[in-house]
Amino acid sequence: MLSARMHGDAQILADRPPMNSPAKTGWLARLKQGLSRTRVNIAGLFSGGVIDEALFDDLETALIAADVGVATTGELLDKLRARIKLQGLKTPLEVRDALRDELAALLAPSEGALPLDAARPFVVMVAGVNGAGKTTSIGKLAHWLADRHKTVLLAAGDTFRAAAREQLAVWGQRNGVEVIQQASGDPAAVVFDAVNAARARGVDVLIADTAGRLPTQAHLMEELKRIRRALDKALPGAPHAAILVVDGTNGQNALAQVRAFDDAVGLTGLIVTKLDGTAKGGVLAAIAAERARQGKPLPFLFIGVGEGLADLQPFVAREFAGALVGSE
Ligand SMILES: Nc1nc2c(ncn2[C@@H]2O[C@H](COP(=O)(O)OP(=O)(O)OP(=O)(O)O)[C@@H](O)[C@H]2O)c(=O)[nH]1
Ligand SMILES: [Mg+2]
Repeated sequence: MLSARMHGDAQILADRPPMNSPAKTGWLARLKQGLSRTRVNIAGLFSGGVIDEALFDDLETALIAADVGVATTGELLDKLRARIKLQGLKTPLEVRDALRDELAALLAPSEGALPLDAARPFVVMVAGVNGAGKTTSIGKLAHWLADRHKTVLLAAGDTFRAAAREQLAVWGQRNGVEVIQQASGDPAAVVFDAVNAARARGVDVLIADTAGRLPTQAHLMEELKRIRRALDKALPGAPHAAILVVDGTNGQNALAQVRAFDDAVGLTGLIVTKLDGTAKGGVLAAIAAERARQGKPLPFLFIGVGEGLADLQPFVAREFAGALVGSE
């Protein structure tokens, strides 16, 4: 294990880098770069001098094109109109800032942290479709936790391919973290053993990787439920977090993934990856709005902005909204 143990640091949110630290500036720049297509489209609409119906029409088109979805776009624009009236906004730039504020308000309930002090070991199960970025995010999460003086154990619950075990083992080596794996093909047995190992070693956090699967593959979704049950059997109450990793470039399909994986394992949080690439970003607003309508907000625990160890960062609603509409 890399780090000395330090308990009681419940305020993980307070551990975010200070606003203007170089690390912070770097990843925010990458997020902005990734979302630049959406931002250029939206910000461009506010370069004219007037606020008229044509502006609202164009804004509607741009938000839908950015994967915000028709219903959520309608709700957002209704709120924007109300805010413009209430605050007597006159200039396009004021309206752009108001749009950022509405987006930030919509996304704010999706800010959240892992309640790491709720259990020890705190058991995290990670799921998602093929190639979403599960294993990479687990590697980055292990690094993030080690930075916060948490001891970590990884479980190679993706038993489909030997390469998957090896990939996790590489991330383990990079972080100086042990990986529990088996040559056998039963992921439920692997995670069961890993929980016992985590208890025996007294680690703070166990993170279980799983194989990628599509919501349409019913037998694989059943297997995911079985993995979940095995964790609970090994340690009643586990997993303490069930995280879905979604590829930010999947657009509106991410909504369907959230619904299906939530039905299968009861999600407690989301990691959205590849926001440094060609992601349009609006689907986060669509997910936040859908969960708000259902009265069960889903924390976007982290966002991935690259393939490096430090490229996983807590989600901050206002920053994300600013990066999306081009308003600081
Ligand atoms: N640019 C970028 N690439 C990422 C990010 N996260 C993951 N990737 C890349 O996405 C690819 C798939 O990542 P994995 O972590 O292997 O995905 P997975 O979900 O574990 O895939 P399976 O186990 O095969 O289902 C790799 O090439 C990663 O380097 C990210 O935030 N940004
Ligand atoms: Mg993987």
